[in-house]
Amino acid sequence: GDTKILVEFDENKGIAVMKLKSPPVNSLSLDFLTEFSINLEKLENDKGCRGVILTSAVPHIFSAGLDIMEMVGKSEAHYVEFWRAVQEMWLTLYNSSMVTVAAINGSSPAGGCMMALSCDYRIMAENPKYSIGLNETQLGIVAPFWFKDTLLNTVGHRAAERSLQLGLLYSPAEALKVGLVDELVPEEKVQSRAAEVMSQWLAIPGHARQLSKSSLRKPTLDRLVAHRDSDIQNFVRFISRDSIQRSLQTYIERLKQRKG
Ligand code: CO8
Repeated sequence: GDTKILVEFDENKGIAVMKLKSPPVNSLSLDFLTEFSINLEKLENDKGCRGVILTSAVPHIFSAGLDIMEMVGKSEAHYVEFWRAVQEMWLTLYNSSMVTVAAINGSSPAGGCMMALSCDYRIMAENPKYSIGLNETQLGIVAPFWFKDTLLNTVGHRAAERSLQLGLLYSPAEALKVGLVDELVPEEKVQSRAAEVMSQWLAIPGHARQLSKSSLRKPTLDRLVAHRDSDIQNFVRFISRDSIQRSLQTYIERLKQRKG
């Protein structure tokens, strides 16, 4: 199929930019997730690559999260394969020994937010039209434990309680206040600021930084690694329910109707 992720690798600087380019909304389809993990793994295994900036090549949208079409009206075998790909993407990104910076140049609900949360640092465009958050409950679905853990590790327990139960989508200003993102910059400065932050992080001795990152993230990663199959079974059982299928269908219809 078509390439959904553009990788621009600057070998002199040791920095790659991964540009998500799957219009209209960079939704995380099975193909997208597979391509993402393969590309990231390639950079991970390249000794010359020390940092990755994640950003979007689709105007106004970072990523709309998991592709809802992959979760409606499909076979059990498909749900298994899809969920394994979602897990793989998170495991690869959250566990990366490279410096990862999210340059969030658009809206970033649910799985899109999760992708950003899995990076080391988040810079968001200060456009009040954009929103970011784990809004799963608004779709009638529940974020899995490792989404919850990743959020918790970023914003703390109290903010995670409100955020997850209410399925809050935050404006950039609110996201900054709650610690979901680290800084806001004018839209046109997102990429240059990401490059600046990257060079600051890369100035730290790599080995020490990597061990610090790993010791903070390992318990969270290990929990999924230990329960990967049961997490897949949970997802498949949950998503296959008639009531959940109906909620998702209603949600898709509402998305389509919203258009003019
Ligand atoms: N998956 C599939 N298709 C999507 C998605 C999606 N996530 N989001 C949007 N689309 C489609 C729309 O239906 C529309 O299709 P069409 O052109 O056929 O009508 C097209 O993309 C364009 O969308 P919009 O017109 O809405 O574009 P806008 O620029 O107006 O808005 C937004 C962009 C803000 C991204 C908006 O589309 C939106 O809010 N999308 C929904 C995002 C969302 O709620 N995602 C949640 C996915 S669930 C998830 O990621 C985690 C699940 C975890 C756990 C599950 C456990 C059971």
